[in-house]
Amino acid sequence: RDLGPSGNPTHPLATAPVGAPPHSVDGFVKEFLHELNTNQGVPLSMSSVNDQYMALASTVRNYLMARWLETNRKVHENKPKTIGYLSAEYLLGRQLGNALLATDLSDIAEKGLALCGIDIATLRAQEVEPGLGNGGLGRLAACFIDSLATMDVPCVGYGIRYEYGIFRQTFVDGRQVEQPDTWLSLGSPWEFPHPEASVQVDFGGHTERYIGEDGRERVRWVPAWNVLGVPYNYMVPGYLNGRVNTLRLWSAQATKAFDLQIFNSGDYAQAVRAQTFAENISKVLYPEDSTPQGKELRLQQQYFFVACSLRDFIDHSLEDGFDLHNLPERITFQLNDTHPVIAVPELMRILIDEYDFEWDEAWDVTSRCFAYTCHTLLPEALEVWPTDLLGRLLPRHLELIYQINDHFLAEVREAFPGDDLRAHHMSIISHGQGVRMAFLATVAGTKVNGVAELHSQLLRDKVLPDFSALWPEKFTNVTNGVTPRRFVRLSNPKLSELINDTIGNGWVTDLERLKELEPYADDPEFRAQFAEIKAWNKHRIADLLRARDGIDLPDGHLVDVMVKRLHEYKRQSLKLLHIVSLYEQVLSGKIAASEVMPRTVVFGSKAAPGYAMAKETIHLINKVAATINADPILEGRLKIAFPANYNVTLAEKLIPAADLSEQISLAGMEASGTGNMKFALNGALTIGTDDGANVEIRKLVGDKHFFLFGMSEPEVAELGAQGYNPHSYYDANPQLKATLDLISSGVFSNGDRHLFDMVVENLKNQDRFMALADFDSYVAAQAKVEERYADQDSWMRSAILNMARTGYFSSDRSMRDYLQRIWHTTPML
Ligand code: T68
Repeated sequence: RDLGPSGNPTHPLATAPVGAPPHSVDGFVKEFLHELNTNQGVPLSMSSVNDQYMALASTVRNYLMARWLETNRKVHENKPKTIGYLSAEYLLGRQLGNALLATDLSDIAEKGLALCGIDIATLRAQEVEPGLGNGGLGRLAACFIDSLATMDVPCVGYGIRYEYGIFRQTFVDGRQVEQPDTWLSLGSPWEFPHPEASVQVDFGGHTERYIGEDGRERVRWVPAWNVLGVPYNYMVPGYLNGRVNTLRLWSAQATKAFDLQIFNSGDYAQAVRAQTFAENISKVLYPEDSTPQGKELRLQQQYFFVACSLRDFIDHSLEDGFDLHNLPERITFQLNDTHPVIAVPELMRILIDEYDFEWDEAWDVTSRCFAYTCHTLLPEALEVWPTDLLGRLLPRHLELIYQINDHFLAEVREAFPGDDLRAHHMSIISHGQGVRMAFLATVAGTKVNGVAELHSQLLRDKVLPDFSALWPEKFTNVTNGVTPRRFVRLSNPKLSELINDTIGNGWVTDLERLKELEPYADDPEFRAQFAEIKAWNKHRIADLLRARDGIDLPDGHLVDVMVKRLHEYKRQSLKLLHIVSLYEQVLSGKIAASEVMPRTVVFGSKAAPGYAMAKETIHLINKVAATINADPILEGRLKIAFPANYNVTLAEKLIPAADLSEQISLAGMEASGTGNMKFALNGALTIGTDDGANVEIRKLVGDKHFFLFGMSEPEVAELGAQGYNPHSYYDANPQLKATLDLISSGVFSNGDRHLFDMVVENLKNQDRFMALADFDSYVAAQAKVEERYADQDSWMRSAILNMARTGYFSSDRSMRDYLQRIWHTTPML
């Protein structure tokens, strides 16, 4: 059956935009009740909170619908160049608040629901956030598509609709226990499945050579099995600008639901096996960040979504008869790390095997369609696929990768005659290891970018030095950014109001205008209002944590926050050493409890389920927290809160309450960080190393308003070259020794002196990320924090300047940089 577009598209009623419903409270109530009755099938009197949430979501959604259809109509008509953002992860956060903001319906909805006796906050809380990402990389993708929509740039985000997103973290006796994330169990009102537009994806089998009608040798891929990719569309609304872009996430389905013959013969399990196997592909997000798993299912996921996306764009977005030689004029595929890089040989395969392109023609097109963003510096985080695995799953693609490599190495030998060693180093395929995906991405991409200035420089000089010598102009930087809509306007409503009242509301789409607030840092009245808002945000998070986790936050504390994935390089253990050191000094009488400045330290962090050291660190943080929180000696002085399951929803409430932002990775390890930007924009001061985007934050806010500590990247490199011996720091520094010894004394582990050996021994003997070397400098910087915080007026002044000077970190600016430096396209007006 033909399932493509049908009907008479030229009929006047077919092209008229769907009328946007009226913006009035009464109108809204009517529509809400209509949705409740017709979609949920219940009267208000019998409706559940979930019914009401679903009805509210579809009411708001309807306001966006006309703009979505209109956006798609314009794209269809004007055929602008589109950005295809290819990302295995999108960490979207809740949708309702953002949709209300984009339609300017927040007030009307709140009033309308109140008339129905419903508190909108209860309905907001009903939404389960789609956690389709691990951390920074996935959240960045979500910020970027928000900015592109707001800037009127045509973009389709392509990714995977994981049935289970990032696990829900629970703590059992202080240990992380992972629970499945059942985000779809109550239905999602934000997605639009299009089974009729499903795409077939092939896997396995072998290739055959044959002679085509024109006498040329061709290759035919004879796959062994296939699955269907079913697209689910999501709206990506621009902020009050009438544009709604699309996020298209693919769900895997069996091509054949079950084998009726086998079913009839009575083997039910066998009959549905194919279905289970196929559906596994989009079943669950890999919870690993920074350490690729190298598992076959992961490669299946990568090829699955990329193959669906290319097929979708070529078959459904381009007009019939479009000449694919012109493809680069219509799309740039931005590769969000190496996860989608298999798209490169896939496009070559399509052009050569399906469209009869010659090699050079195909490469000319392909090498103008992609650009690559790298998000790491850790060597172990660079994806390498074993050739046997790749060849088994995608035999044709492996052949094409070998051929790409042959052509590339010929170019290297021409550029560096006689330098065989260099060619060997640069080979996309490393013997013994496999296919180095970052190399493939670099060879194929028009541009390669890092995500902060320091990172881009280290990427050029240390990760890909041979490539930057060969193609210096290929390398560029785009410093990350965050969307001001979600991370200031929505998450900090009181601050937003104050900013609006002071400088107007233009900052929401032009964040550098926060600069206009600088003079107000010296205005006592403004400072008082700002401080009041900070206090309000602290009460808000205290209320939430009490209800959510049973955690009580004391009043009047400095709120010191470290939220990010748990990784050794991020050094949660250094933060912990600072806490234990304070406790040790009080226990041993070196300082009086009254000398400790009242402080609450909040951690939020998930560990990859297979990362033992990270999980042990979580365990240790929880045990230290339990011990110190229960000890009257530091009552009212030091509190440690570690709410489980840190996610976007919690971040939105926690970040605005922070006074101090912990960004303490070993210099040269954190590619950028984006949490650091969110904190500064919400008026927290940073304690941080000269790493990632911290460097740029510090430059913008000024040294006086930033607590810098630790070795610089060159110092780290030098210490590493000399041979780093953490034990010498332990031996030489009595306070550090006392701190580590306290952990080994059993006070945090019911007398068990060995429970935390893994963490402690690692710090003393390995300490790959040099926490002990930076300990002294960190503790000294924390002492400065205490000193500065004691002068509240001057602290608030610094906090205001942090906010006023970090407008640069809007993802709108990042998108402008991508447009200019990488995509060479302009917004569509
Ligand atoms: C982060 N990377 C960087 N990776 O660590 C952070 N990795 O510095 C940067 O700000 C951010 O990207 C945005 O550029 C990640 O978040 C992952 O999550 C990840 C996921 C799967 C595999 C590897």
